[in-house]
Amino acid sequence: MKLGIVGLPNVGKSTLFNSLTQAGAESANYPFCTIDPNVGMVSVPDERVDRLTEMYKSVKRTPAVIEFVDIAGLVKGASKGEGLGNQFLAHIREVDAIIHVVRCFEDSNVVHVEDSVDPIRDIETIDIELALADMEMVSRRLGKVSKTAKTDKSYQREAELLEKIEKELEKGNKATDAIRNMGLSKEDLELVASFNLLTAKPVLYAANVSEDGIVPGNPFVQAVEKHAEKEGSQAFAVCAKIEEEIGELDEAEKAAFLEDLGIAESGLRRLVKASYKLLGLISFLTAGPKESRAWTIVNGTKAPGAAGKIHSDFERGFIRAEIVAYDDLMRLGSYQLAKERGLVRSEGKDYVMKDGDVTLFRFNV
Ligand SMILES: Nc1nc2c(ncn2[C@@H]2O[C@H](COP(=O)(O)OP(=O)(O)O)[C@@H](O)[C@H]2O)c(=O)[nH]1
Ligand SMILES: [Mg+2]
Repeated sequence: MKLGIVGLPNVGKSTLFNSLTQAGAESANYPFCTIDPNVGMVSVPDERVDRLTEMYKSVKRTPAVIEFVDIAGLVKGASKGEGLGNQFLAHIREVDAIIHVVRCFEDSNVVHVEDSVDPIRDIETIDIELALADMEMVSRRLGKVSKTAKTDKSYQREAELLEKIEKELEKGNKATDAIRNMGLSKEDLELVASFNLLTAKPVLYAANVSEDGIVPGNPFVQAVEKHAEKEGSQAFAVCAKIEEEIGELDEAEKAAFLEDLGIAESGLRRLVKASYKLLGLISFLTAGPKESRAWTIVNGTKAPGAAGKIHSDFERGFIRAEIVAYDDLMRLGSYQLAKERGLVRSEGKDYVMKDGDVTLFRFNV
């Protein structure tokens, strides 16, 4: 899973990225300081992996990982190449979902490209650039495909889909709206996914508030939440600056600091949870003396597909999966006991994986 952090310059993208990855991306009060995308891997906090590691005395403990990319400042006109815009837009095409950071903090020391804090205006500025980039891509592709479709009928459907999406974009809608309302088949959806439309990507808004802004009823945050709800995405409030400080602490200090601030969970945990929900992801688990590990899959994945996450041989030679629910395993305290109670199930190739399935794959190649 790859998440791209986007937003106007000086909204706190790099600060948030640093806090997430502690990778030390350059963060400075300057619009174009992050020209190359900064990439960081973040492990998904999951106490189930810790408990399994203890139970199995595993040598290795491997959490699931998310990749974050800090995609530098998009500006008005980016789709026309402004501020190295096209480079940035190309990086956004490669991500699974977008974290759109919106400036909700006032700070006269940090320049705002539009001189005032107005999250909805800023969101619209970015959305317009993404939509313009999509329009350009769609019209270019449509030009090619409709020519080919005249002699090769197999391209007809693609041309139809592109035309419909183009119409929606011209009306000022996002590609997501078009796709949602078109009643597409599975094949159509796969075709549309191959277009890599920017405005079809799931979005999570991060309302970056000031140090004293994490309070119920912050009007900037409320505006962002309302906007997200309207378009069926999600929003959450974060203070990137505080998160950056938290990121530098060790585990014990972290807990004390969060308690001091009256925050139950760090921004990273909340962000990861929200991203999982947004993308429809779940984790299944594997455990043993060598390694206990969490694996990320899309909700709805069947057992062979999950096996393929571990190794393509597991998928190809899939025989069955032996599965016990994490909660059952913990309640009984051992795999052996779970087995005796009949809680270890043998599942076949049509089994749909559930979150927290502790799984052993049987395969033959
Ligand atoms: N007061 C305050 N300043 C922040 C916050 N988040 C970021 N900044 C500052 O804003 C400036 C720009 O941040 P940066 O993360 O580089 O923005 P980017 O251009 O979106 O990557 C830096 O000086 C940060 O320290 C915040 O929550 N509160
Ligand atoms: Mg930056």
